[in-house]
Amino acid sequence: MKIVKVKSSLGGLGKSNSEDAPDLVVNQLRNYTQNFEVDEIKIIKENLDETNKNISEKEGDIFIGGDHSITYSCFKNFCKKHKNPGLLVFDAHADCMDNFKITHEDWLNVLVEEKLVKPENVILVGLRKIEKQEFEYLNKKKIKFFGMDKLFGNIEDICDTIMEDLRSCDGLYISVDIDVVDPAFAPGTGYPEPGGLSSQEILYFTRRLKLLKNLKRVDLVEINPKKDISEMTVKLGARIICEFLK
Ligand SMILES: [Mn+2]
Repeated sequence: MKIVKVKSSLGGLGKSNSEDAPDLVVNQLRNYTQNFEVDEIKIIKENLDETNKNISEKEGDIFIGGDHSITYSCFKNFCKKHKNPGLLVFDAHADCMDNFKITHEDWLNVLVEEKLVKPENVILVGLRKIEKQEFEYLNKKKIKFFGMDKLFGNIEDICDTIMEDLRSCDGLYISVDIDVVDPAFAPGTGYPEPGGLSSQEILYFTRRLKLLKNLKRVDLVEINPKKDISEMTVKLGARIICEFLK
């Protein structure tokens, strides 16, 4: 398995501070497993477009960011090999504000508008802070989402539903924004939102989803080491990656 480090916060609107996370997560991961190789994206300082181009040309199994805008370019590369891809996103936020730029607030609706993914092949999990225009966008495009209110007490059933919905896609991509996890377990992130998944719950999803035969790529984004406490967010990130590697 190839892990690709994407040490960029260029799409993070100055608030992501996640460029050091890939090194820290990979170092931590070595305590759990040695079963991976590591590659790295060439980051062009203060040039988001050039950096995105470099990301979109890189093959790999697991991408560690970086801010959430990297998913746009990683997924663009993914589309070269997969004709009808699916996208499952774990996130506290919907990431489809109405600026339609490739930032960590907008990358998802750019993907949808550019028809790189069909809205019916996208599922969002763990939402709990949605802006009005995002809510309208998700409804307009009929993008399925499971907010934390729906997940509470129903994780197993909802995981069944997600797996059933996405198992027929030609290639599944899973994007994990660490802020889907409750700040009590993962404080090191730019926009912490209370009321998220526990560490056990995100690992439960991970263990089940990796059984999907069509799962081909994963990314992990938005870990901000500067806000971390006792490396707990970095360690959880490494644990999530480790589960996907098993
Ligand atoms: Mn996000």
